Amino acid sequence: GFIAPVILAVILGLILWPDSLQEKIKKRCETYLEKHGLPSQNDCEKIWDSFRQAFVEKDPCEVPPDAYDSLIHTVSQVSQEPTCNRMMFWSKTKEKVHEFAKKCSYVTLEDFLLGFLLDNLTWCGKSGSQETFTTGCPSWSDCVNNPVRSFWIQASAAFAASACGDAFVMLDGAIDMPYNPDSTFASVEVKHFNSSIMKSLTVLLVTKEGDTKTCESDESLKHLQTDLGSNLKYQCKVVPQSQLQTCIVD
Ligand code: N1C
Repeated sequence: GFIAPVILAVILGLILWPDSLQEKIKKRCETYLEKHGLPSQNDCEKIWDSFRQAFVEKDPCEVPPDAYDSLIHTVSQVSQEPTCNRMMFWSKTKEKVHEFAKKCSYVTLEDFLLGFLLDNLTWCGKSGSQETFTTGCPSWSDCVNNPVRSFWIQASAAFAASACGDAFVMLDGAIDMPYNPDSTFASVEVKHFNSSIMKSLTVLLVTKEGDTKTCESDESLKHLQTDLGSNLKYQCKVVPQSQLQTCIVD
């Protein structure tokens, strides 16, 4: 009675396994388009195909960021426009930022189709094989041109380039370098801000209760101001963690 169905489920799981990444991404795609009232039909199939061609049949350490250009182009034709004045970037605050953004109507990359499709996923291919893998893939620092890292670099660059009006970034005030030159935020996004459509960047520096850290006392933020240059206005606000429950920062 009990063992047989379990064995059957495991076997069935193994048979369906090779398709699980495709199923997951197409499911996410359909869910997203439906929720945003966007007509879909073949769009999710098209999106899967351009995603796939970025890394399938390639050595998983030889997928450069521009391999995703075709995916980004395809997604931009299907998806919605950027939301000026509500765009929010982040670094080392992933858990906090999404809750806050949702509650206070900011939009992060994960609120756009491109980020939504691949958030929290791992994927890679293998040279000489048509398969897609979700395990045994190189991790972020194993090699520079790995499929996941290259994706986030290219997606973040496109997201930052589209930022318009007043933009925001949530940084972690409890760590040594809230603005870390090695982060995607510093190394990719800040470099792609376009001052002809973007006006200002406001840092929300999240601090622990009772911490005396200020925007001015943080050395790393001086580098952010320098990197922003003179065409973008810089602002910074300390936000004690408990205040993330409200939307009073604006
Ligand atoms: O390296 P980070 O943060 O500074 O990157 C965050 C920055 C955000 O502003 C996003 O717009 O870059 C964008 N971004 C994502 O949206 C994203 N979703 C999931 C970058 N990375 C993203 N991930 C994964 O988080 C990615 O796989 C990588 O490993 C982390 C980077 O997080 P971080 O170092 O806190």
